[in-house]
Formats: sequence, structure tokens, C-alpha cells
Amino acid sequence: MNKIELIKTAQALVANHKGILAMDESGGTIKKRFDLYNISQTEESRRLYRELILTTPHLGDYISGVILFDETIRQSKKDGTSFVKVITDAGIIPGIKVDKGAKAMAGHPHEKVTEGLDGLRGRLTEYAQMGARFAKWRAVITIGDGIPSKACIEANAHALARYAALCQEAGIVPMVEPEILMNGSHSMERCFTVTQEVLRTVFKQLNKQGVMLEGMILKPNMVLPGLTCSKQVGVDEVAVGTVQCFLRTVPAAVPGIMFLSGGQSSELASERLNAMNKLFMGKLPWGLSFSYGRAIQEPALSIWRGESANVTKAQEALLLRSKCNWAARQGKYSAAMEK
Ligand code: 5MM
Repeated sequence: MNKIELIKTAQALVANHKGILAMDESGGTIKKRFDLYNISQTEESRRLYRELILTTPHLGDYISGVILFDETIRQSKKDGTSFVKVITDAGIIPGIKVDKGAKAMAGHPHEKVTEGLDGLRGRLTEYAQMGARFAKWRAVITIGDGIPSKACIEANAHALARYAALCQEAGIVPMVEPEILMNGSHSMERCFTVTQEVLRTVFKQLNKQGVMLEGMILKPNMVLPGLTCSKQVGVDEVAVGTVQCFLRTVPAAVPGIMFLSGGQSSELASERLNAMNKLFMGKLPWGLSFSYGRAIQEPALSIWRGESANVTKAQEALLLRSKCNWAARQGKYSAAMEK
């Protein structure tokens, strides 16, 4: 493990007000996204879409890193240039999703545990040789009647910590993603309590496994009421609740907290990140940034719809979302930027 390189990479991911573009949808997830717009599901259509994203002019002005799926890191532009070269030429750091997905947890109805540790050391070595400098593993936690169970939280935290230790051994920065889903009618207070418990458990396990906190990134959910909760809350309340939860649970040694969007609208994801940075500017030990998938890609995908004639407009939409979130990192986002 080269500690200095790990720390440099982790810091570079949060530097210059930039954030991460998550484009690591696995086969099933990208199919769901393409189905919304009747885009055909082939290896070539996925390659074309990923080429559209990665060749967006000036993407590197706002985006520090991109997370790829296994298929994507092996693909190239139509002219034969590998995607990894396109990314690094744009000044962006290539990352890779290494989990094998959240699977039903034995004996725990409605709960999931993420798999993928078997053979991970070998896969990380290969990804590092291909140019990946950071990796992502996502654990999925559901709030419901009597869940999450301690067993689910502990199993997922343990897997995240073992994954993170293996990444650092391979010289790859682990992005640790414990996602508490927005689905459900739970209150914001319940989301706060669960997020707090999950993060405490995750950091306990990271410490047990000897993970160097300065060389990792946390990718969490914001603290929000469930999607069908009767009491929704304002942007500032989300910002205050989220930051309070993280101040209680995330050690100052972690360089960056880069939120997932989790199904929030693009605008709301920018507004909430903006509020956090505006209200707490200069008062926090870590950078607060974004690692959005849907909240950056959705407008571009809805314009592209699989048509080459729409590529330029789709790239403009992708760049606008990247710029809005870059501004939100500085507390400088406003609705006027959307026009
Ligand atoms: C881009 O979507 C990622 C891959 O999901 P699957 O493994 O289910 O295919 C996902 O992990 C994503 O990186 C995070 O959830 C953040 O994306 P959102 O859309 O929540 O910002």
C-alpha cells in the first residue's frame, strides 16, 4: 500500500469544488434507465451512451472522477481510443464498481447484503493495471417495520470494511457507500437514527480492519424523510439534519463525503448540497460533495433517447448538471443557473 498515493488520490477527488459522476449502472439497472425511453438494450447502445458522457466537452472542469462498470472500463470510443484514456486525458480520475450487487439476506426478509468479496483481490489488481484509481462498493439498507436489523447493518458494514482494506492494499482508494433507501413512509428522524447507527457501525468495522481513513471517501445518503412520509421538510432542514448526523459519526480524518442522489430530482439534489455548503462553509472537517448518478445523467438521457442527432444537446444537459453541482459545492448554486 502506498499511503501517500492513496491520500493524494482521495484528496484529488474532492479538490477544486469538483465531484464524481457515477455511471456504473450494472446490466439490470441500465436496462431500467434505457427502458424509460425505449432505448434498445445492446452492448453497442450502452457503449454509445457511455461515449456520449465521456466525450462531453469540458466535463473535467467540474468532475473529478467517474465510476465505471466492468463492461465500460473495457470499452473504447468508436475511433478505438480506450475509455480510460479518454477519461485521463480529460483530467478525470477513473473509478470502478467492484461489488457484485445487493442480494437477499438469508433469514432476513426484505433485507439485503452486498456480495463480491470472493476473488476481489485479483479483480482489484486487474483494475489497477487498467488504470482505475478508486473503487466503489454499495451496501443497501431498507427502513421498514422492524428493519434494518442489527444483523443486516453489521453484515454490510463488515463487507464494506473488508472491501476497503483490500482496495487500499491494491493502491486503490475505496469509496464506501452505505445507502439507506428513500423508499418508505418513515420520518426524517427515523432516517437520522438509522443513518447514525449505520455510519457508527461502518466506521467501527473500518477501524477494526485497519482501513486508513485519510485514504478513503464516504458516499452516503442525505438524511431525508421517506418518499411517502406525510411530513416532508425544507431544504435547510435537510442540510442541518444531514450535517449534524455526519458531525456525530464521521471522523475528521476522512477527506470527503460525496453524496449519492438516491432518486431525488436533479434540482433538489443540487439545492440540498448547496444549502449544506452555504450554511456550514468553513466549519466542517471534510469536503461535502456529490457522487451522483441519476441526478446528473437523467436530463441527458431523456434528451438522447438513443438518437445520434441528440448527442450535442444531451452533452450540454450533462455539463449543466455537473456545473450546477460544482456551484452547489461552493454554496453558489441558484435556480437561475438552470436556464
Ligand atoms: C449509477 O448507479 C449505481 C449502480 O447501481 P447498480 O449496482 O444497482 O446497478 C449506484 O450504485 C450509484 O452509484 C449510486 O446509487 C448513486 O447513484 P444515484 O443515482 O443514487 O445518485
